[in-house]
Amino acid sequence: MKSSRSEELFRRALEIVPGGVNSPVRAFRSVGGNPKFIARGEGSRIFDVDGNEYIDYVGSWGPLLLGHRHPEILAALERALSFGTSFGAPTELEVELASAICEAMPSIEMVRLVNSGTEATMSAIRVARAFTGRERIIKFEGCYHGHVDSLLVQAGSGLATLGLADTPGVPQSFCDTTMALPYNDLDVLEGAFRTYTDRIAAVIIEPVVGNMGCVPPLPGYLEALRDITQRYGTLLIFDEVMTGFRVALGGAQERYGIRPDLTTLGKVIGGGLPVGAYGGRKDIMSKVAPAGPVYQAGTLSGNPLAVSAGLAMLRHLKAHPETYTQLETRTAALCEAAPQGVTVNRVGSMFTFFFNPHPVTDYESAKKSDTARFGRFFRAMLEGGIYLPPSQFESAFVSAAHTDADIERTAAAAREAFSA
Ligand code: KE4
Repeated sequence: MKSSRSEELFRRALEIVPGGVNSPVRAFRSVGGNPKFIARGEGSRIFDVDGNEYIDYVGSWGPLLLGHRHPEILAALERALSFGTSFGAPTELEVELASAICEAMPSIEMVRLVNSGTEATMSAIRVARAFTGRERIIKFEGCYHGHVDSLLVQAGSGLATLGLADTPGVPQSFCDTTMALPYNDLDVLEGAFRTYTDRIAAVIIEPVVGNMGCVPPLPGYLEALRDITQRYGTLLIFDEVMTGFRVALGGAQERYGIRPDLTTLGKVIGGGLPVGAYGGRKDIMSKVAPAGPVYQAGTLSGNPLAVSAGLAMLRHLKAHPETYTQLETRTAALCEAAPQGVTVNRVGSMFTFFFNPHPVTDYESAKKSDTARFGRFFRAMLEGGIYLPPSQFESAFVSAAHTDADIERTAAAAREAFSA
């Protein structure tokens, strides 16, 4: 496989960009080798600057549910571009996107658009604290909610990949009010509520975790979480940045039938452009400025290009509910490639092959995976033209652009890589 152009660009990038990448998970640190520089994408494929072609299971880390360069999204972008790129004033498109979100997720009665998932979770936490008048936050080990200071505690994803527990630069006092509890463990959760009773502002959770690899909630776990938060007057925040419009049109909250108080969104709702959102109960969201006193703002929030791409995505998904059944079937077929001794977790079109013979239900069990073997598997797949997330602790994504033939080819490559 030719890689001279990627290598040359990476050498240049290393001099002027920290680690040569603009987000740590893009580096191939934990799997060995250097990242491929991508020139273009089309449907289920990406092509690197050396002309290599890959079937893509990263999908820009989740947003590209319809694959690369979907014609309806491109058309919406072209239309928006002809009117101007940014106004810093309200537009009709923003009202349309907000309506589409509220319609798909009935727990969201009011929503504010931002530019990233990080902004969404940061803002949701602020509103939750203001609304409850409490300071403490519960999160779960291995759940990642963006690089928000107070949430970078046992935060999975890139930190897990790099073997970092926490990060320097966050004052201890910012984390004093954050408790990181094991995922899928109700006893510990109940214990925390018994100790801190009326001091917990919010519980924030990835209802299906993607950031320690794909880890689903155990049966009854989310229901119990909903119940205990309600009993203690604590807000339940579903971080659906990854799962929103992916595991179902209405996200994990639709799939598992839970109504959170607040929801954070990103990825799919931007159709591949930078959009995030947070929303929920009207009485809570009415606290956000200028309706209420909680300040949160953004120069490019609701940007017409980004919003038009997101709106085209959501409209397509609503008009084509069969997308989700197709994703389910194809992803399940792909997951059958896992041999004995490899645990495969899947929810809808999110999946991870864990090099771990035991069930993976939380961060402790995820961390027991054999990351060296994962690295060898990753490299074999890459050589075979299959682009997976370069980490054992990230979920892979199937898109609607992946055909049965793509899935078969990938499964064949996986069987070969597993046996090697
Ligand atoms: P962004 O700020 O990266 O848009 O979103 C943060 C975020 C929040 N919540 C969840 C559940 C997320 O998965 C993310 C971002 N996920 C990572 C993938 N592990 C994005 C890729 C990256 O960091 O470059």
